[in-house]
Amino acid sequence: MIWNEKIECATRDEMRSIQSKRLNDTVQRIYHAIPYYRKKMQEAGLTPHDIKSVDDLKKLPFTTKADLRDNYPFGLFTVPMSEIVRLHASSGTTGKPTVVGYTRKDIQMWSEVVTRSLCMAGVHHHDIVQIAYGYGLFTGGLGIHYGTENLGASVIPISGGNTTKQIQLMEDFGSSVICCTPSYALNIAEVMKEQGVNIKNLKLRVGIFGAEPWTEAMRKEIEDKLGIKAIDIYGLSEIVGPGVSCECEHQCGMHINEDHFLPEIIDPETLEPVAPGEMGELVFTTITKEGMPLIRYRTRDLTRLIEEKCACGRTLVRMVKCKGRSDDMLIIRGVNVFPSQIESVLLQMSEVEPHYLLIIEREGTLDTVTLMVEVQEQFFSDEVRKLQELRMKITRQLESTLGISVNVKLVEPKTIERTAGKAQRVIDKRLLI
Ligand code: DLL
Repeated sequence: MIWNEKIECATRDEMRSIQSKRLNDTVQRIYHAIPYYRKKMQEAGLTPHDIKSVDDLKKLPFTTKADLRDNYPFGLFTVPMSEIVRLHASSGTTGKPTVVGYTRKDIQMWSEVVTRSLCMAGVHHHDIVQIAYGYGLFTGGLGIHYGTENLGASVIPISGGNTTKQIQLMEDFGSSVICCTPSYALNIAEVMKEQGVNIKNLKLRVGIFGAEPWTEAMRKEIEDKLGIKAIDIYGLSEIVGPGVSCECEHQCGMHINEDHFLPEIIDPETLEPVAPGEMGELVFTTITKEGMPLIRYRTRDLTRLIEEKCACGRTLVRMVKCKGRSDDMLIIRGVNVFPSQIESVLLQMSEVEPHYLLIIEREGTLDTVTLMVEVQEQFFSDEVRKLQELRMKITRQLESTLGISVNVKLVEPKTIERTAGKAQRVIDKRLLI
């Protein structure tokens, strides 16, 4: 089912004209409402009249997380606090959190894009949707919640954690949809196995997973272990939260709700737009938000866009699975390494579990990488020689994929800490020195 066919299947010309009008309105509004933006535009020699269509977007200055921090907490709001009905914040690992304010209309828009996303994922109003994203300042729980209610499906607002209870409710309430981070989905699958739960007795059929990067190999693992279709959903608090884009049942890129969020891909070094279809950093301009519109916000997420119409009938531009973040990219002895590359290698090996931790240290001037990876129960109790062979196999495979040597440590199942939210897979001790 397509929730808003007129928009989701609009022609490129229709979409461009909607976007251009909304972009112009947004620029007018922020120029007059926020001295910070006005100053930035004046410095670039721009007035709102210079921004007539989406083609003019590239003239505008970028916004970064640092701009949000400089204006902490409410400096980029374009409306008085009396019109803000909700605040969310992303837990910055360093410094102050990033705060976002929503007006009533923003919450309606957010619900609409999440409802569209659920329909893309194949969810119907007769589904029972277990929301195991965290509720609170994190946008995952409440964002999906409002969109699910708007669709008319039944919500189980369980939030993250308490895995035994999650499984009990799936069995007793007959949840047909689970929403959580992909790493938590694996965690649930693991506990189910331990408890001897037969997935055939569950009604689960769809999982809507996001909030962290995950690979195709991880998708396969989750789909097999839970017996469901695993759909990728993307978003970030600064732009709205989950629902910025989502995959449809064809699982071939996430449809961006581009009548609200205008995407661009830039080269993170030169800051120039890349050629159509090329990989780069995703940048968004919100064109309908009232509370805190953002102009050319640099997400740091790496992806590329697909413009062709999808087999589902939607014409909304698609973004491929995120490769990671430009700031996730590790430079180890001069070589660029993404944690997703390591994940792909590990998931090809049936002997190991998809739970790993990468520790990077500096000894003198040399970077060293240690990978802790869990071995499956039946292999761990095996002979030392076999474990040694397995360790060598992983080491060789990683070396040929990454081009650097990695010190592989095989650990017992459950050694690596499980989380109910975003998984932490890298500890870079070089940053701590
Ligand atoms: O993670 C919003 C969200 C909640 C999205 C639930 C999907 C589901 P933040 O906490 O602000 O917001 O983190 C945003 O998480 O810039 C990406 O780096 C990463 N991210 C989010 N979704 C995906 C995804 C929420 N599907 C940051 N694939 C983003 C890869 C993702 N990375």
